[in-house]
Amino acid sequence: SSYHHTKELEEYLKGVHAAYPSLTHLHSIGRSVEGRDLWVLVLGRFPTHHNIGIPEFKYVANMHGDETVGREVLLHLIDFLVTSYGRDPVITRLLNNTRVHIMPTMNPDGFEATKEPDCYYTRGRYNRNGADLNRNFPDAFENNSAGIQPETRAVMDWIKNETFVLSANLHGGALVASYTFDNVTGSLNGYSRSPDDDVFVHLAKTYSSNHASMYKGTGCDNRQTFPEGITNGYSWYQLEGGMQDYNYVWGQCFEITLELSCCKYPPAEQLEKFWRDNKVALIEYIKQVHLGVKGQVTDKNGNPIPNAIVEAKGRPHVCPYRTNEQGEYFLLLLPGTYVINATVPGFKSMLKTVEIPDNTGNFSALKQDFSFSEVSDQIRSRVASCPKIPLYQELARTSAAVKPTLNILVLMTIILVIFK
Ligand SMILES: *[C@@H]1O[C@H](CO)[C@@H](O)[C@H](O)[C@H]1NC(C)=O
Ligand SMILES: *[C@@H]1O[C@H](CO)[C@@H](O)[C@H](O)[C@H]1NC(C)=O
Ligand SMILES: *[C@@H]1O[C@H](CO)[C@@H](O)[C@H](O)[C@H]1NC(C)=O
Ligand SMILES: *[C@@H]1O[C@H](CO)[C@@H](O)[C@H](O)[C@H]1NC(C)=O
Ligand SMILES: *[C@@H]1O[C@H](CO)[C@@H](O)[C@H](O)[C@H]1NC(C)=O
Ligand SMILES: CC(=O)N[C@H]1CO[C@H](CO)[C@@H](O)[C@@H]1O
Ligand SMILES: [Zn+2]
Repeated sequence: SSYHHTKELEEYLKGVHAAYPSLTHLHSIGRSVEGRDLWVLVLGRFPTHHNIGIPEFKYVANMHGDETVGREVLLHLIDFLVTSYGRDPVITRLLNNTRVHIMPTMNPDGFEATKEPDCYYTRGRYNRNGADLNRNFPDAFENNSAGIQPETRAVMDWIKNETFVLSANLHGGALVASYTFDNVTGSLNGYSRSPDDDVFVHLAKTYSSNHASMYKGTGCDNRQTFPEGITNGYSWYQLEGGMQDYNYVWGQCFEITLELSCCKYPPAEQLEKFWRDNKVALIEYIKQVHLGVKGQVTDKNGNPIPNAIVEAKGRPHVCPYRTNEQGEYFLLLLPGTYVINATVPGFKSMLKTVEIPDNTGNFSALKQDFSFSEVSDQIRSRVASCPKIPLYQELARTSAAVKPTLNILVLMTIILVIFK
């Protein structure tokens, strides 16, 4: 097989949609600097719109235009999903109960700017304006002064439009599953832990352990080893404005970064093997969107309450997670006992203890609804007042004393900047 350039990619996606019109929905979420469409193919039993209780999942590849494996692997995945639906019972149940969004390229200009397969960094990494899209998002720790690029803006709008729950961002140049945070919360102890660290470790391990070799953690050319093929983003190297932290903090979506190949842009003959190596991992990872608990928050008349805060006790998000327009929430949690706290601002909170089973095999998270009998449909919950600028400023200030150790990190960043 050979690489799909812009024209072939569009033909491929249009062909799939034409062949499977009721299982797929093809749309462009915006355009690149040079005017190329940012295509997304949506797959599922209800591909055109969100349905209550059905979680939204996404894969995004090729945001660094010279990291090409993800782009092609996602086209294989699309083919596998549409041809298995109705034949393979697992894929049928998966697509009946999940809406899967696939964006093969977030940086089509960078891909076209890279003329020849090349294992190492090329200028095609950047978009047409020379911006690194994985440094271009608002950052929870730092004022990101980078001007937001059209590709980034499109993805931010897309995240705002959909109730994404789980996601992965496909890169190349290493072999590892990396998870949030990429920047620091406070003291520089070599690990930037999110309140959902246990879930992120599980998600990263789900990918690495179902991949043909990632779990071995030998990295590339033994440059670095990653136990079990996973790493905390910041432990690997610090970065600002990354997409995974943005998804988690502002998008209510858990995203991890998958580095799929030591060679960024390998020869086309190797693409089939990359697909075989990643196939099981890509499917098993999608199933994780059914971890945890989900439900609806309604008022005394049974009408949905948007913007209600729903969090698991003991793991508050810096920007509290809120219900969508249909009053729905989704919380990814590992099996165990949790207290779920639903709050309609201005009213009292409702707490419910839930026992979460391992239910990913059932293609549904545990269901737990909340009904606020004292709230009538006249009252709409206040809209989220989540700050746009750094949320962790306090913590950043207290870590200022240990800044000198950053020199080593800066040096490492320079050495390693060719990856994520
Ligand atoms: C999937 O949904 C279709 C359409 O509603 C239905 O006919 C089929 O039985 C479902 N299959 C499974 C395995 O759930
Ligand atoms: C970020 O920018 C805002 C204003 O735009 C400023 O008030 C704040 O101090 C800045 N924070 C940091 C950490 O630089
Ligand atoms: C977001 O939704 C609005 C309103 O439905 C639509 O006009 C816009 O194109 C959508 N944008 C993206 C990026 O999905
Ligand atoms: C429940 O969440 C609300 C809103 O975040 C918070 O004010 C309240 O303290 C929480 N209640 C408990 C018991 O944790
Ligand atoms: C999964 O579904 C089956 C059949 O509906 C049910 O018996 C079982 O309890 C469910 N398991 C979990 C862990 O939810
Ligand atoms: C608070 C903090 O340490 N922020 C860091 C986030 O990442 C950027 C880029 O590496 C650093 O410059 C900041 O210091
Ligand atoms: Zn990359």
